[in-house]
Amino acid sequence: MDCKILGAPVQDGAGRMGCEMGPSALRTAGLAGALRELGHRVADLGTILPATVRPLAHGNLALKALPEISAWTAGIAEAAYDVSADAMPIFLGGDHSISAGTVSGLARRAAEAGRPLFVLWLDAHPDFHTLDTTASGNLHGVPLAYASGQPGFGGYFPDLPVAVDPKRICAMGLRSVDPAEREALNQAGVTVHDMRAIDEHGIAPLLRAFLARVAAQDGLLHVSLDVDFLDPSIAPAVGTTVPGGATLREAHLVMEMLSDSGLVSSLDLVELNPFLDERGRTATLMVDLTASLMGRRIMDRPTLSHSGSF
Ligand code: 4U7
Ligand code: MN
Ligand code: MN
Ligand code: MN
Repeated sequence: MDCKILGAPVQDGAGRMGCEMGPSALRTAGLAGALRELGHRVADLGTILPATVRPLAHGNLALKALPEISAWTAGIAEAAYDVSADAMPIFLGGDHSISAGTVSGLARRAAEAGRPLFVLWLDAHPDFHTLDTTASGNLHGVPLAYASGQPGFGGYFPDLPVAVDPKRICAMGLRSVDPAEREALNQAGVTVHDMRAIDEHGIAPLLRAFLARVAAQDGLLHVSLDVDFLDPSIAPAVGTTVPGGATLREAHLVMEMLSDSGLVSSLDLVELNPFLDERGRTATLMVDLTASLMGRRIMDRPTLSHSGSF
């Protein structure tokens, strides 16, 4: 595979500082080397730049850093569109607001290629607020709403060339959903597998069903991995810890199934706040998960996953 790494050191979308250091920590944890070891060609294209910041005033006075995040979204969308022409991009956040840009740029690319874009959103939160419904005003809580064409972004965020169909979005690992988000997710028809569903059914059958849909429609698949998808006991380096997250084994299983599917065309690694990490363990875990997604295996033969015989 041809992988292209791009840093998006955005932190203004989170409630606190530190995510700006995310790309450095992921590089320091050995991301490029781990991918090369698996036989991939890797180019690190460096750091994405925001577009020019212009003043913006909005009626929701809670909104923080709207001009800055709008400018980042424009710059990141352009980079995502460009880089996805001929490689698998891996975007290093940065807080999750970067996905307003990555997903919208990738949707434009997919539409041009005549392929449906699917999104797997691995997160404790759905990030499905609009500029009008967010109470915290932290714009890392809005990217999925923006990229799927929810109302109220016009004139504030860049015009959306192509929206991702909400029915092609699957959010897994949710355990903190605000009332306005719950309503909007249901209205829009996003597939949601919250932690309760994962506990009840196991994560594998839920993911398998989604991947079967992607494959049946010859789709492209973008994976957006928020550090807080993981349980804080294994991934402390995140500002928005929510207990009861995915275990190490669940997370690796997801990555291995994604790898087996051969469907993943792009990846976000977001919300890593190295200032909150313990000797790099969260950064290292994110790199290990990426390696599983890109083909690393415990055994050198595939594990029997759904046949009845051993
Ligand atoms: B993240 C929250 F209220 N919904 O809007 C908000 F719970 O990218 C959290 O998933 C948003 O980490 C979390 O501030 C954004 C809150
Ligand atoms: Mn261009
Ligand atoms: Mn998120
Ligand atoms: Mn989150």
